[in-house]
Amino acid sequence: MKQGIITKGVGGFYDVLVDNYVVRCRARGVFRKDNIIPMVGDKVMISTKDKAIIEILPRKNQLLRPTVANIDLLGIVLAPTHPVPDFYLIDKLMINAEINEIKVMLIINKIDLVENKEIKDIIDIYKPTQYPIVTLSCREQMGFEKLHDFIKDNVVTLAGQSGVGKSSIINVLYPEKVLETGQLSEKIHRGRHTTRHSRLLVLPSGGMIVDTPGFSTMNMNEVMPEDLSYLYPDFIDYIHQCRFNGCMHDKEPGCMIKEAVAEGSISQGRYDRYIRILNELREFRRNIW
Ligand SMILES: Nc1nc2c(ncn2[C@@H]2O[C@H](COP(=O)(O)OP(=O)(O)OP(=O)(O)O)[C@@H](O)[C@H]2O)c(=O)[nH]1
Ligand SMILES: [Mg+2]
Ligand SMILES: [Zn+2]
Repeated sequence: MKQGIITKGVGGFYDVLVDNYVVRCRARGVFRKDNIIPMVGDKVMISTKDKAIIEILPRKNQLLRPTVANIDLLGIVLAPTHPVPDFYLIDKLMINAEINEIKVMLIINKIDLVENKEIKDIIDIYKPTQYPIVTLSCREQMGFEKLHDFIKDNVVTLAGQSGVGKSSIINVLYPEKVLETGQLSEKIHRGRHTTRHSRLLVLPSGGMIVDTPGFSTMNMNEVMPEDLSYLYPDFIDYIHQCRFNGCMHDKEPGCMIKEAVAEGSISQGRYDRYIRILNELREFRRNIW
């Protein structure tokens, strides 16, 4: 028996990194019974003789979109253009990380494509969250020192729309291990889904980084509508100052969140998307009860 970490799972097999080599393993049926499916990032015990995963060690956390276990930090990658940022998806990724108590950083890639003003506009949306923000260009290889500081000693997962440059970022960090990247389709301005399966890499610095496929939808139905605002770090300071206990920050008078939006302390877009997500959660609850 040896302990390792799952770096990749494809078609019922799992690559498990043990010491310095990778063993391709099957998963024993035992987890299926318990409804536990091995994930990238899982720490596992394997039998090197049978090439089988025997036990999945308890998870610190897990994300389902993208699917990965034991993450220290979720790096949410966006590009100011090509593709046009989907802030709704970005906000949902942030909420998802908050639910699972995973630290967040925002990575703005492809800064070579736009003027500083456009980058600043994006930073302004997320500055009140106090999530660290790193600006990068893979093309110009700019901004990577700061990214390195966040990655070392951590297990970092990159997530974000298809085509924002997740695989490209890892290729700059780790030039020896070249991942496939995709050309953007000019017509639809969306990346091809070039990364099909999550993959964990150990960086020369010692940190680990997971490349994940881009995706465009995600639901968060497990969140109760009244809990949603607590998953917004930029809202937290105001939540308890609202006139009404249990204010949902929607149509209620005396709402300090709305006041903070009016004053510019919270981004209008963040708030509008909060209302959109709130209404989706309400709709979901209405339909299941
Ligand atoms: N101009 C510019 N292009 C970049 C930059 N980073 C990546 N690209 C290009 O953007 C395209 C998509 O990059 P990928 O790394 O494949 O994107 P991805 O996020 O891994 O996409 P999926 O695997 O589909 O989720 C490629 O054509 C890259 O060359 C950058 O900093 N500047
Ligand atoms: Mg990719
Ligand atoms: Zn309120």
